[in-house]
Amino acid sequence: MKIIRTVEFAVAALLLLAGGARAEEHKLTIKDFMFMPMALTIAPGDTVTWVNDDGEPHTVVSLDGTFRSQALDENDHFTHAFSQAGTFRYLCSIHPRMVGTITVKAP
Ligand SMILES: [Cu+2]
Repeated sequence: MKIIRTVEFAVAALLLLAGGARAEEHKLTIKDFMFMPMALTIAPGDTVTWVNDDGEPHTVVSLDGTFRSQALDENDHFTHAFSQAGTFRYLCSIHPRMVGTITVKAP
């Protein structure tokens, strides 16, 4: 009886751990030639979706080559999943003054 309880407890603890590590989806807006928010901190495994709310096309291009979108027209979106911890700087290759940073670190 005691062994069965222990196993049940172990399974419950594993389920809790798995739930705590659930990936989050973050939405980032491109508006008025800016990434909003410009800086975002997320956890490993999370995804970020950039949505272009501007009438102008924009891109999302990381400086280290980790991710690169096509040109996004109005209402287009681009999603990237971040599996590795680190600091990822990116810009719009059409308007290189548009910059942003995604920081990925374990909570
Ligand atoms: Cu742009």
